[in-house]
Amino acid sequence: MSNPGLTSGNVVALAGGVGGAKLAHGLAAHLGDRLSVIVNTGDDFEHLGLSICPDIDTVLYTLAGIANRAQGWGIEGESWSFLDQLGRLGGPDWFRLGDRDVALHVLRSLRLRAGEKLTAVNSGFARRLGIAATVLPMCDEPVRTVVATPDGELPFQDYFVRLRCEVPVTGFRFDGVERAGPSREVLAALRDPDLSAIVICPSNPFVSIDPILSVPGMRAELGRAPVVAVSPIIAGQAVKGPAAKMMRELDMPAIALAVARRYAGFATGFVIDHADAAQAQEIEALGMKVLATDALMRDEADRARLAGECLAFAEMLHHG
Ligand code: FO1
Repeated sequence: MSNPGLTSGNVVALAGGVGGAKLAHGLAAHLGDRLSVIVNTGDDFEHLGLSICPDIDTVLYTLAGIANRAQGWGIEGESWSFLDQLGRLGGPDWFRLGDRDVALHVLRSLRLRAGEKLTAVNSGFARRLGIAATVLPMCDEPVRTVVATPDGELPFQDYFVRLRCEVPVTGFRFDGVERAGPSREVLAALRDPDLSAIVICPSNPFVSIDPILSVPGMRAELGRAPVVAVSPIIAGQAVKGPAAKMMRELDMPAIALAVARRYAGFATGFVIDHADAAQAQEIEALGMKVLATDALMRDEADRARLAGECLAFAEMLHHG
């Protein structure tokens, strides 16, 4: 599928979680191997002796067309014999690992233990899964999102999955990020002379996009092409996940404008839903152009449509 909006050039997308993976999928439909996706690794954790990278796996499975359609993460048509038996034996079964999914975690853990870098391990899986786009961890060093709550700190997956985001958040920190740096492959993608757009996908700004932006040196790399950010908030709601709840708990209005304020330093364009068109003027006052469209991705056609609109928007920003 060719997109009239972007006739040439390469694109880098920043993504985490299910919403980010969906737009990355739409971008991949237009761009194929001209797309690189820089993925959040702050959700990663060690579980059952396995190194698990949920956001990378969600992007891999989504771009491979095998992601579970209803929940966005995990594999469609998965079986659960492993987890069933694990529970019977008294193991922790709160983090649902399907049989096919476990194969990837086992292989990744083996290859990391053998000393391979996370980027190399994942590019191997992307190739095996037939993905044309380049899927890049934001860095090769371990970074762990820690959620601050009134009763103390929680590892991210304990907050997100075990406690189902039910505790109020007071802040986040990205353990290890100060010792991290954009990988060679991330720098190459962001310094590509043919780079024509950077897309900040509609992921959670706090726990999916911020970890990527917090990697030392990353933000400074975002100035070489128009940066189009897509609001993860539509009409005061997150399409999926706790972003709106987090905003309220952090005393912010859960509106697209509040997300735009976080991206004002580096985004040149901001994509909102028609429902939020009344906020366009205030967002433009932040120094960004605004595109109001149907920002909801209900199906694969929506993903490609929204992606095409983002690319055309970036093209317009490129030529002023
Ligand atoms: N999310 C859940 O809400 N419940 C789960 O049991 C769960 C298991 C899981 C297994 C593998 C994987 O790659 C992702 C998984 N996720 C699960 C999603 C995960 O929590 C991600 O961190 C979220 O998508 C947020 O980015």
